[in-house]
Amino acid sequence: MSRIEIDSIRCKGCGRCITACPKDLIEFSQEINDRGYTYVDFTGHQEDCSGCTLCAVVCPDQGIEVWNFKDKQTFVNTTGLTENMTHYCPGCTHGVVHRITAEVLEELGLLDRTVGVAPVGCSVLAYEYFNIDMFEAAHGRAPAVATGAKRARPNLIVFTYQGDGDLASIGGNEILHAANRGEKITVIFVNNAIYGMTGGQMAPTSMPNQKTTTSPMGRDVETTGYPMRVSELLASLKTPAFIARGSAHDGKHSLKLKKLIRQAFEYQRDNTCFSFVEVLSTCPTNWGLSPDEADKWLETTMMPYYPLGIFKQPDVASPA
Ligand SMILES: Cc1ncc(C[n+]2csc(CCOP(=O)(O)OP(=O)(O)O)c2C)c(N)n1
Repeated sequence: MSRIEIDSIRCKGCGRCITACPKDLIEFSQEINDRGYTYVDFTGHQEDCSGCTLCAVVCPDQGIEVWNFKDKQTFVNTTGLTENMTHYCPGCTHGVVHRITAEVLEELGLLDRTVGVAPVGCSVLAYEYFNIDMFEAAHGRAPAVATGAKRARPNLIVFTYQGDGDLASIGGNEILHAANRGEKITVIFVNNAIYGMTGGQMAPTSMPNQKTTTSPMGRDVETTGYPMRVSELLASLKTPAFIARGSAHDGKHSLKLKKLIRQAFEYQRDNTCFSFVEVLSTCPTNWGLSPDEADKWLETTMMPYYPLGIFKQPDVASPA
C-alpha cells in the first residue's frame, strides 16, 4: 500500500524507527554508512506498509520519507530545517523537537518572519539546522535576547530553544521574569534531566537517585532538593500565559507534542500571551542507555514525575 525511503547517509542507526514500526518492516542493515553508523533498511514490500508514517515521526535525523500507493508523498521533510546533518548523538530527541518546531512554523506560514534564539547546550548549533534567522544567546539568557527582538520588532515571531541546564539552572531567573512580564515570545524548553553538552552533570531537573557525573551515587534530594517542575512553577504566575508539557519519546506523544507547539505559536501569532512548551526529551549517551532504553526510561521514570498536559491557558482564569 505504501513505501518508505530511508536516506542511509543521514541515518545514525538509533533504531527508533525499528521500534516504532507496527509491522516490523525495518531492520538494521549489514552495512555501515560513510559516517560510520550501521544504518537501517526497509525490508517490507509496498503491500505490507500501511503508510502510518510513525517511522518518520520518530526519526531524529530527517532520514525517512513516506509515499502512499498512488506514489504521493505523505511524509515530506520540512523546509523549515536546512539539509545539514545534525551533530546530535544517535537517538537524542533534540532532532525530533527541531523538526516538529520547524514543521509547525512551516504549516502556519510563519517561517519568513520567525527569529529563533539558540542556547548554550547541545543545541548551541541550532542556527545551523533551522532554516530561519537565529541569534545565539549567552548561557541562560535566551529569554532576554528574545525579549529585545520581540519588543523591537513586534511583528516577528520570536522563540527560544533551551535545555534544562540553560533554562532552569543558570537561566532560572531569566525565564521566570520573562514569563512574569508576559513577553509575547514562545519558549521551547527541552528537559532531558541532565546537562548533555558538558558530559552529563546533574541538572535541577535530574530525577531523585539519578546517577550523573556530579551525583555518582544518585541525586540526593536531602541535599540537592527535588527536580524542578518548571511548567508548574511558571503556571503559578498570575500573568496570562500558555504553559504546557509534552514528550518526544515515541510517535504517539510526538504527534501530541506537535499540537502543543502549534498552539504555542498560534498564541504568539495572535499576539495573545507568553507561550511555553516543555518537552521531555532523551539523552541516551549521558544516561548510559541505548536509544530504546532511554525512550522507556523517560516513560517510566520521568513521565510520572513530570505529568503531561496544559497547565495554563490565557482564556482560563488564573487564581486571584
Ligand atoms: C557561563 C557558562 N557557564 C557554564 C557553561 C558550561 N555549560 C555549557 S552547556 C551547559 C549545560 C547544558 O545543559 P542543558 O541546558 O540541559 O542542555 P543539553 O546540553 O542537555 O541539551 C553548561 C553548564 C557555559 N558554557 N557558560
